[in-house]
Amino acid sequence: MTWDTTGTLGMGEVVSNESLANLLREERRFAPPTDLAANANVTAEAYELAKADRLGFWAEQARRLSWETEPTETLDWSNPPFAKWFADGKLNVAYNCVDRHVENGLGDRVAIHFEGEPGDTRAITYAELQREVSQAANALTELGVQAGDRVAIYLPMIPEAVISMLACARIGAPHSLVFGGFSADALATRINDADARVIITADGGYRRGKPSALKPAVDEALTRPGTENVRSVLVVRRTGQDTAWAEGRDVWWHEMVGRQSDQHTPEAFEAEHPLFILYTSGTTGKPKGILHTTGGYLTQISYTHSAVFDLKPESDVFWCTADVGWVTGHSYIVYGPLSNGGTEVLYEGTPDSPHQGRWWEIVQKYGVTILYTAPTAIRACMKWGDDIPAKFDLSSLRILGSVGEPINPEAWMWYRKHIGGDRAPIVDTWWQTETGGMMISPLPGVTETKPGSAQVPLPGIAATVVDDDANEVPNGSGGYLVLTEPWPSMLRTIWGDDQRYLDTYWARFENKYFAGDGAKRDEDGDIWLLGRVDDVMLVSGHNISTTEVESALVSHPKVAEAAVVGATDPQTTQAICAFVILRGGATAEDEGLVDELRAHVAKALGPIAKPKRVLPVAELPKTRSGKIMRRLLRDVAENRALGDVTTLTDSSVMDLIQSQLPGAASED
Ligand code: 6R9
Repeated sequence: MTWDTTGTLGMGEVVSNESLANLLREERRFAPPTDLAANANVTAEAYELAKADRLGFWAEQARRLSWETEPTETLDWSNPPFAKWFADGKLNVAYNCVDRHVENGLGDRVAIHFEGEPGDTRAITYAELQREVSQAANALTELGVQAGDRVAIYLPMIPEAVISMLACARIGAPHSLVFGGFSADALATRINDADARVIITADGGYRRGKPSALKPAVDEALTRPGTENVRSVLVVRRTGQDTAWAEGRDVWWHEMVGRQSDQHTPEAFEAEHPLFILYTSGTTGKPKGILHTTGGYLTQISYTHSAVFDLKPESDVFWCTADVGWVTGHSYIVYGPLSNGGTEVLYEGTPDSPHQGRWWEIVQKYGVTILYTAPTAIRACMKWGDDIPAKFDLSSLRILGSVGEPINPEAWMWYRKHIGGDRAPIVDTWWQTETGGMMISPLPGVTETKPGSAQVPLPGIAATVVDDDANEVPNGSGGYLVLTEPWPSMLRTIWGDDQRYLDTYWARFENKYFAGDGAKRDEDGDIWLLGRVDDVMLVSGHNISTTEVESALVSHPKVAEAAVVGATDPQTTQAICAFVILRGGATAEDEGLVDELRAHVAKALGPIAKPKRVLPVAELPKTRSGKIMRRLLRDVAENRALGDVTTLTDSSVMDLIQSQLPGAASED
């Protein structure tokens, strides 16, 4: 599909004229709270400093870390797009995240407040974390893991996940996390691609009040070809359920790790030593193993976590609700908060177990001050009703974050009002597995925020919006989001496939990183994300962004969530097909509701964006990180067999949708 750049507005001229105007009708503005601005970690000056000397700015940020050998080089871009940052420096990531805080007298500070889904809890101080990470590092060494060997981690959201990651980092063994929700097939593919030698897993974890087994998927994965190099499986006992056992291969964590010394001397690694591989689901083809390295990654993660959340480690309680198996969990559960010596919450379960107020109960219990979550979760809470968060004391919250998808203005406003008490600023953070850390986001003490916009590249980051010919678009126009300068936490390559790295990210535009997202700039130059370019619909010669149609639908009081796809259509190339989850007691049977919703979109965005079909459904197919899998909905809308469903949270959702919609693709 080509991007329509014939008109002055670039993407989808006619509809964009209308819909951009619609976005720009978004006139709500929220100034940073004065007390926050007065004490903010980062002020507007950071933009100036970074603009005057970008590399000097990052070299300065690298000093946040404790290096065994201080780097004298900042960026080596002599072989683009293969970057080296701080290449002559040496450091240990686990030392930076744990030991140095203990050495600084913070051993008694709680690093992690763990809340299990069944209600079991553990407070882990930095001193305890140091002992446990040391023991785990010793255990991995006893299992023969050496620097450079890959370790696969397939665990629920329990402290051992964090401990395992830090233990790997400590001995220089790159980790590869695989979501606990993924199937044996998905696990086998990832074990094979990374050639992992050891797997860390658990008997199971708790989800929705029930133990859910994990180990059987590992056993099954290890029967697949290409996994023969796995020597050992280290198994955490979490649920106590019966577990098949392969003698000589499987070892219990509590036995193996439990009997190790809690002393371990961390070794410093070169800044470009691999830290982890993380697979992105990708809509088609083999998953891509995104490779991140040590010094540049930790520098940017530590800086962004401090700057964007204005973290005051001595008083804040931070909570990122993401799964550790998602990049957000890597960067903002493990490496950001811990490198900054913060105190954080780690919660094992789902937001609605055992009741729909569980998250707010946790915020109240631990006095959470900074909450980082995804729009999908916010929309789910909206659907459950305002009265649920209202039952809890959320007054401790001072900053709210959003990540994973564009956040619709309606959801943004709800988040601000019902969770943030109309007081806490929202930081909408745009970034990707590939970028490693945040790239575009307001700064809570600086930026006047706008509902629905990620707004500005962070200090030291160069992002812009271009048209098909790589020309920067003027304010008020749309196009493709690109990154124009290398950044410290950028991916270094795709594991084992440099060519694919070049082709995927660097071939579309010369010397620019192509993020795959559509974006617009408003009259102030602020950036609004419009969703994946692959999801853009082509209707009667106009490109229409799924995000805009979805936002228009969600702005209707009877719609909680919407997913929009373009289905092949003989007259219009593609026809807009919307799947909606209703709220406020509305049902699919309500007389005239579908027409009302179609008319609502036409009014908001213009007649060309009026959906041909609106289909109320109970659930939408999502990945574990909450992203809607539109390609599966396209399959439904076009009456095709479903493609790969292995990365879905819950594959029964598709059966449900299909059963609700017999003949979904037939004409009205
Ligand atoms: C961190 C993460 C990356 C894709 C990205 C974009 C979407 C993430 C967003 C956002 C609009 C935001 N995305 N944050 N879109 N506004 N604040 O999500 O990584 O799972 O690799 O996904 O997510 O489409 O390209 P990842």
